[in-house]
Amino acid sequence: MTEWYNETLYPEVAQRFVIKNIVFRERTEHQDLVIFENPVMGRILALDGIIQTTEGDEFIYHEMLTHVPILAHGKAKEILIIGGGDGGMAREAMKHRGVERVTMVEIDRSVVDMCVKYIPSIGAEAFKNKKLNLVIDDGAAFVKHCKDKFDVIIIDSTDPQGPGAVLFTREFYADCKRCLTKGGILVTQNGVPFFQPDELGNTAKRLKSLFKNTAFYLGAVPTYYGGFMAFGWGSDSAVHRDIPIKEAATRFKASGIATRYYTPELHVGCFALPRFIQKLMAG
Ligand code: AG3
Repeated sequence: MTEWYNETLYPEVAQRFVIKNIVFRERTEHQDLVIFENPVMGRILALDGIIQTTEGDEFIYHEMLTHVPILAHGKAKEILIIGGGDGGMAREAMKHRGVERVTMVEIDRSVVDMCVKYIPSIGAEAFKNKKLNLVIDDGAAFVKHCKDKFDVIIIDSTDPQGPGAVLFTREFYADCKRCLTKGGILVTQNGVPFFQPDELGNTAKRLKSLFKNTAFYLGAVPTYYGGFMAFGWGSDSAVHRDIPIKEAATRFKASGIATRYYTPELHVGCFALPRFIQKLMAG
C-alpha cells in the first residue's frame, strides 16, 4: 500500500508526497522533525507538518535569498542567517569570495545534526567551511543582544507559527536593522502570498515603518506550492535595489558562481509584482 505524507500547512488545501521511506523522525526540544524520501523530490525535511526543504528544489529558495541581496550589495563581507539549519543558505552565501564570515543562528541543534547526517547533499560541506560561525540560539534573542554588524541579514525561517512566529514581528525586524551596517540589506522568507496574504501585508507594514527602501521579490519553489513565494527586502539604501541587468551580470560573472535558478535578468525581473501582490504590499 502506498504511504503518503500529508502536509498540514493550510486547513483547506493540501499537498501530499509518496513516502518511499521514513529516514528519521524525532520530536526535538522545539518541534516535530521528519526526514523522508520521495521518488521525485529526493529527501525531504518537514518540521511540525510543514515541508521545509527538499533535495530536488532547495536550490531555488537558497539561491534567491543569497545571491540577490549579496550581489545587490556588492561588497558584503559579513552575513547573518537566522534559521537555516539544513545548511543550504550558508552553502550558497559562502560561495561569494568577498564574504568573509557567515554567522548562522539556528534554534534547533537537531535540525543541523540530522540534516548533516541524513541530507548531506544540501549542507554537510557548509558546516565544515571555516567561514561559518554556527550559533545554536534563539534568533530573536541573538539579534536583540548582538553587538556585531552585518552587511546582509537573511531570515531563513519557518512559517509564522510555532518557534518561527517571533521572526515576523516588528520588534525582531527592528533588532535586525540595528545589526545592519550602513546600507545593509535585510531579506526575509515571506510565504506564498496567494495562500498567506496576511503574512505579506503584515511584513510590508512592519518593514515600511523601519526602512527607507522596502520591496518584495518572488521565486517559484514547487514544494512551497501555491504559486510564487515572496521574499521581503528592507534597506536604508535605495541603490542596492535598483541595479541594472548589466551591472548584475558583471557582478555575477565576477563571482564565478554557477547557479541553476538565479540569472542577472531574473535578479531585476523578480521584483516585478503581480497586481494582487502589489495590493497586499500597499495594505
Ligand atoms: N524555510 C521556509 C519554509 C517555508 C514553507 N512555507 C510555505 N510553503 N508557505 C525553509 C528552510 C530551508 N532552508
